[in-house]
Amino acid sequence: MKTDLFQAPDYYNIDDLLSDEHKMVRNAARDWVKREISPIIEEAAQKAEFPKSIISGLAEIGAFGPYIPQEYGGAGLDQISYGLIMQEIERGDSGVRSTASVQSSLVMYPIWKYGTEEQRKKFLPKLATGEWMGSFGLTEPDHGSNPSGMTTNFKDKGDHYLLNGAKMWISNSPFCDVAVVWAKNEEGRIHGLLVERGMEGFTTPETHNKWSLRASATGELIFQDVKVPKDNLLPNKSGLGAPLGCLDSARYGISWGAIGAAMDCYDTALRYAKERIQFDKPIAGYQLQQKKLAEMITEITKAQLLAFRLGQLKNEGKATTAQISMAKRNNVDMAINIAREARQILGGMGITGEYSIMRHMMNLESVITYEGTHDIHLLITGADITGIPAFK
Ligand code: TGC
Ligand code: FAD
Repeated sequence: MKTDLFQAPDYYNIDDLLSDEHKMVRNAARDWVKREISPIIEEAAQKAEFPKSIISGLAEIGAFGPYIPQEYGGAGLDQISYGLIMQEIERGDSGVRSTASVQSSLVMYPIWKYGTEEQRKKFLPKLATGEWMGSFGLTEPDHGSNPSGMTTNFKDKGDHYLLNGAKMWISNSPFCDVAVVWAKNEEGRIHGLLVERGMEGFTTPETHNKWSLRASATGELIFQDVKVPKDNLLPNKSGLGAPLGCLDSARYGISWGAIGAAMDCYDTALRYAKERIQFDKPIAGYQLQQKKLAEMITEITKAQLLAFRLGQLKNEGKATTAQISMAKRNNVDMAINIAREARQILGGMGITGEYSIMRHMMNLESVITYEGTHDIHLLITGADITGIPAFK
């Protein structure tokens, strides 16, 4: 079994900015990833299987609903703790972080924020322990970046709603117990519905042959005349702003998560460069390799500061959608560039499963696309600074 030698880079002593609770939460997640993820993740990714055995461990480190109040089974932590947990999990694998992001920010968050007290009590405690797993259905075959065009719809049938349509590219769909599904009512207004496994006409086929996020299960959500009880509508927010509000929370988590993937690539490349001898000296002694490593640690440090400040703003309830977009876009781009450079430092070894870098690199191709593509986040920043949306 491979030994996980990871040492977290902290070039600007960002640890000094963290509280004791932040460090405790972060260290628990870090230790768990070393113990439970590093030994199994390469095989899971090679086999393209989500390792379900890790669900209870994710719940124990507080990865399911870190900031959801304890009365609903959440960990009641602040936003920086949430970010640190995502960072550590993604240091292990972006696919595992995806599972945690979806469960926390895309399933528990809307039930907590937009649901009734009965819905909170019924779903949140079981989602917090991982007894139930959730998925989030916004994207459709013909509506990805433009979710407002969705065609999934429901009709009021008196004592229930009748749901029809299809969602695709849905993380956790193949094994989810409940799906938060965004669909239009007869007036064309978007609402969230809680669709539970076992409802007749609801199926969740898995999407195969991915070269990215192989340790995360992705699939479709298909609704053919599904009778959804009226109690399963999230009543407290409607319109596109409802799903976009969830995305704010998940994108924030990704801005931290991507730092974890980048840290792992940098740490691996630095260690390798110091050990690998070519032309009679370690390749770390050559300026070309030092340039790569020096630029990596510079970019990681900038991303850490961006995420930390955003976390402070989130804690104060002041973080804007556009600020979150900037951090998601910058930090994922930073991570994918570092993964590519780090892979080169490892030469041929970089393409093997002996090292985590190629897996991170392939995973990040999804991360740079989901939760709003790299281009869409740039357009969100552009619209924010100019006041002129350029989406259409
Ligand atoms: P637009 O006209 O800008 O906005 C429509 C309405 O929504 C309001 N709004 C928000 N409300 C709350 N929070 C936000 N972040 C909001 N952003 C916008 C807005 O004020 C407006 O309200 P109202 O009352 O005026 O109607 O909408 P648009 O149709 O022009 O689209 C804008 C755009 C392109 C930025 C947006 O639709 C977008 O973000 N597209 C990207 C789609 C996306 O991110 N999909 C993600 C799917 S989920 C996923 O990928 C999970 S991966 C999970 C994992 O494995 O980790
Ligand atoms: P498109 O929207 O078709 O975009 C294609 C290209 O066109 C992109 O480069 C985009 O930037 C560009 N483009 C689009 N519009 C514009 C514009 N106005 N101006 C300039 N360029 C533009 N969705 C969910 O709802 N739930 C999930 O759990 C989920 N999990 C996912 C897991 C994985 C592994 C993946 C890959 C995706 C997942 N998604 C999920 C879907 C994801 O959010 C979408 O893939 C993403 O929003 C982009 O949509 P699209 O793939 O349809 O691309």
